[in-house]
Amino acid sequence: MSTAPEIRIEDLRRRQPRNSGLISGHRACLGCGEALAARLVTEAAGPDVAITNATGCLEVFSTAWPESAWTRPWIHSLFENSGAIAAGVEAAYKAQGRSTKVLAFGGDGGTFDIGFQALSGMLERGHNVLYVCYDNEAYMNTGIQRSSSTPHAAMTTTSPPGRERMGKRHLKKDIISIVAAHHIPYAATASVAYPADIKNKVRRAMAIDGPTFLQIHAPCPLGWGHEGDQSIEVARLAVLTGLFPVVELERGGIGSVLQLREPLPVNEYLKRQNRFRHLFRNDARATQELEHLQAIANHNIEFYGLRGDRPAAGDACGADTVRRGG
Ligand SMILES: Cc1ncc(C[n+]2csc(CCOP(=O)(O)OP(=O)(O)O)c2C)c(N)n1
Ligand code: SF4
Repeated sequence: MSTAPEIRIEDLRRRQPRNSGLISGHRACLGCGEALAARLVTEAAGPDVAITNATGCLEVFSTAWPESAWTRPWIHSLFENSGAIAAGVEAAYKAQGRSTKVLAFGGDGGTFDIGFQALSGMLERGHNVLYVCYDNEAYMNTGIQRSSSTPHAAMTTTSPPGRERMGKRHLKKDIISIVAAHHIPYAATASVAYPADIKNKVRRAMAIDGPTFLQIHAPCPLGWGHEGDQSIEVARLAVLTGLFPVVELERGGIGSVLQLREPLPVNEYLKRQNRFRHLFRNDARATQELEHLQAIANHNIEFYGLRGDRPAAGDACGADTVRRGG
C-alpha cells in the first residue's frame, strides 16, 4: 500500500504567486541588481501602491513602448523630479481620502545628484512616500559616468585611471546621513544580497506614516565589470568588507545594523570587479588607494558598530539562497 506524500505548508507557500510589481518581459541585462531590487521591493510593498520612477535604467528597461513590465500604476518622471511627482501624487490621494502608498524610485544619479533638490523638499515637507534609491554607483543608462555615489578610486568613463589619477578622486557621498538629517522617521540601507532584509525594511517603511528612505546597493555587471551570475556574490562582499554598511537610522539615531562576525579585507570585494582592476597593478599609487579604501571600510565598521556575533536577520536568506539577479 502506498502512502500519500507528506504535504508541507512551506512548499505550498512557495508555490503561491508572488504578486510582483515588476514582472518578466523587461530588458534588463543579465544579473542586473536594479531589476532584482525592484521586484523585491514591489513584492513586499503589496498591490495598493503607485510608483513614480526617475529616468534611468530601471525606467528604460521596463517600459519599451508599447509594453510595460509594471503591474502597478507607474509614472515616469523627469530625471530631476521623482520626489516632487511622488509628493504631488501623495497629496492628490490624500485629498481623495485614499490610503494608497506612493513609492518613488530613482537611481543614484537621479537621487544623490540630479533629483536631490526634489527629494529634499519631499522629505522636509513630510510627505507619506517611501523613496527607494537603486544605488549602482554610476550613471549606467548613459554609459557609466561617475556620480557622487561612485566609490573612491573606481573607474568610470568619466573617471578613467591613468597618469594623472587612479579612478575617481572623490569620496562616495554619505547620502543616508544627509537624508536622515531631514529628521525623517526612518532611513535604511540594504543590499540585494540580503533579500529578506530588503523586504522587512520595505514593510517597516510602508507601515510608517511619513517620509521614509531606502538605499539599496544594486550591482550593475556592465558598469562594475563582473559576470551577471556574480552579482549577488559581489553585493555580499561589499557588505562583508564594511564598504557598504547595512543599517537603519531612526529619527537620526542608529537603529539596527547587519553585524559582521569577521569583516573581510576590502581586496576580496574590489578584485572581483574590472572597475577596480587598476588597483591591482604593481604601482605605489595603487597600494595607497587600496589603503584608503580599507580605511573607509574600517571607519564604517567603527562608526556603525558593525562588528559583532549577533546572527543578522538577513543571513538566513542571503547569498546562499539567491543565485541570480532579476
Ligand atoms: C536633466 C537630465 N540630464 C541628463 C539626462 C540623461 N540621462 C538619462 S538616464 C541618465 C543616467 C541615469 O543614472 P542613474 O540615475 O544613476 O540611474 P541608472 O541608469 O544607473 O539606473 C542620464 C544622465 C536626462 N534624462 N535628464
Ligand atoms: S546597464 Fe547595469 S543597471 Fe542598466 S540594465 Fe544593465 S545591469 Fe542593469
